[in-house]
Amino acid sequence: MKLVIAIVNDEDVHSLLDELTTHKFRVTKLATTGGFLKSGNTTLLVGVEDEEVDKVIEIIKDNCESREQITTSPTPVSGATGVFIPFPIEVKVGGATVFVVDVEKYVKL
Ligand code: 2BA
Repeated sequence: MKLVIAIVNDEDVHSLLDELTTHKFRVTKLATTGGFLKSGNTTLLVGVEDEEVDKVIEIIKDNCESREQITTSPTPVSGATGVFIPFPIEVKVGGATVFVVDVEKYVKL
């Protein structure tokens, strides 16, 4: 068994959850925060049999878009006057970031 951990954009979550549950996958949704942008994203946990991993990844791929996002520099430029001037930078966020890990034990009580 595997655990698929998918970090996705909040805007893609509803359609993705609908699609995963329609295909009878069991999903847990966590509200998470990206360390770089410090803005909200969503992490989904999907426990599946090994042979279903590719199907889950395909569904994630079909439902998650990548987006350009503007943020300010995490390390603002400091001038000779000591004034900090944050400057905008553009980052490309997701589609999705997916980890697949082995599940040692799965117990439902
Ligand atoms: P954030 O950490 O908020 O990162 C948002 C986007 O900012 C990233 O998109 C990437 O394009 C850029 N970025 C992140 N760290 C950077 C850095 N040190 N320097 C320059 N640009 C940087 P994605 O790569 O698509 O990641 C989207 C979200 O997925 C991340 O949000 C984070 O929450 C998660 N994530 C991505 N890779 C991860 C990893 N290896 N481990 C844990 N979480 C990860």
